[in-house]
Amino acid sequence: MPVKIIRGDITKLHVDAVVNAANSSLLGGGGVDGCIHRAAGRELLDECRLLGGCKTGDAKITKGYNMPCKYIIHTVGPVWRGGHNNEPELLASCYRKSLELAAEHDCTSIAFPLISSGVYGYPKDKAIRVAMDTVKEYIFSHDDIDVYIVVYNRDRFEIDEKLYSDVNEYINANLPEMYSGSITEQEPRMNRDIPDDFDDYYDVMSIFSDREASVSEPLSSVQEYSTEKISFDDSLESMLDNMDESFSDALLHIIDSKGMTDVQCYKKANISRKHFSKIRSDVNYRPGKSTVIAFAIALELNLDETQSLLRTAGFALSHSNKFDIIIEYFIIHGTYDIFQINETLFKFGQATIGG
Ligand code: AR6
Repeated sequence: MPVKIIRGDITKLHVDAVVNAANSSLLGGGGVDGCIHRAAGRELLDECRLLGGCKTGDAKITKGYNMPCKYIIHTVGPVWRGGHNNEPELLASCYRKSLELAAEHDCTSIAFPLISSGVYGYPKDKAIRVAMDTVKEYIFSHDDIDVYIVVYNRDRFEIDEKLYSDVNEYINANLPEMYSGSITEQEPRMNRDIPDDFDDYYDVMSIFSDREASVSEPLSSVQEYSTEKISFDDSLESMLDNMDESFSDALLHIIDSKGMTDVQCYKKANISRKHFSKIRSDVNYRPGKSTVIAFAIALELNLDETQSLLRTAGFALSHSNKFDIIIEYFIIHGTYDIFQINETLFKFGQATIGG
């Protein structure tokens, strides 16, 4: 069920289904369509010829042939004509129909390129918005599929300009010079600028067939962080600090105290059901830092509560890296939309959370 934004070549992914941004003939073309046909081989074209084309907003499925995926789902995005010709609805329909087709074929993972955002001219920031919103809505009621939004190497990943400049300013104000380098816009990399969460990183890397990016050692897994503690006697924070609980006990406790169900919580955290079951069934489960943060976001914890939950797993938020500062920015602004947080992390070349 989690959604991950990743960077790379979609033809290399080990997922059940790869989505192709095709044209209505389904007989191949440029862009990602050309890459997919080249990677899959001649037999793909033979099967495509039997499909009778495809309408804009619709999707059809074929085998994956020489690609590492089982299926290729061909969808036809709208050509951008200014935005008042049903483009958002048609684009959303491409994502929905592709997800439905994948579900009919029992796919448990699917990768999308940014449909329509190349040759068809859909502005990238708007195309990403439609992609994220549609996928988010779908997976809320279908938690048995992992979705990857693949941003190609040459693409620029756009987020809301004001959010970008606010976060950038916040990083500049909080990241000590010694850690900063220059904080100009970075090309998002394949989660290489990973903070502490090696396991989650490896999960994403493992869907790439040729491991193009090197798997580097994780940074230190525990960051010491001392902060002047503000104590509220009845607060969740002091409850957590006084309980000496394991992460999974603490998590289940907070879920109850917030009156949430497990399902509401793991969905909001962008965490898969499988991952959550592991946490639930193992009192000594050792989560990655990004997992803990995903739950802190889902539970809408404030900064002190987040630090307390992180401590149960041996982590902390500090000002020594951009990842932590970006998380802090969202928490102190009370913005708990994990998808927006992930888009921002990705934009700044950081690992995303959840999974
Ligand atoms: N992996 C991931 N993304 C890719 C790849 C790749 N290998 N190659 C390109 N992209 P486009 P459209 C990105 O033009 O706009 C074709 O000729 C690309 O950077 O492939 O829907 C068809 O036959 C961009 O962000 O598709 C149609 O005629 C995104 O994929 C027409 O283009 C989509 O760009 C469809 O145009």
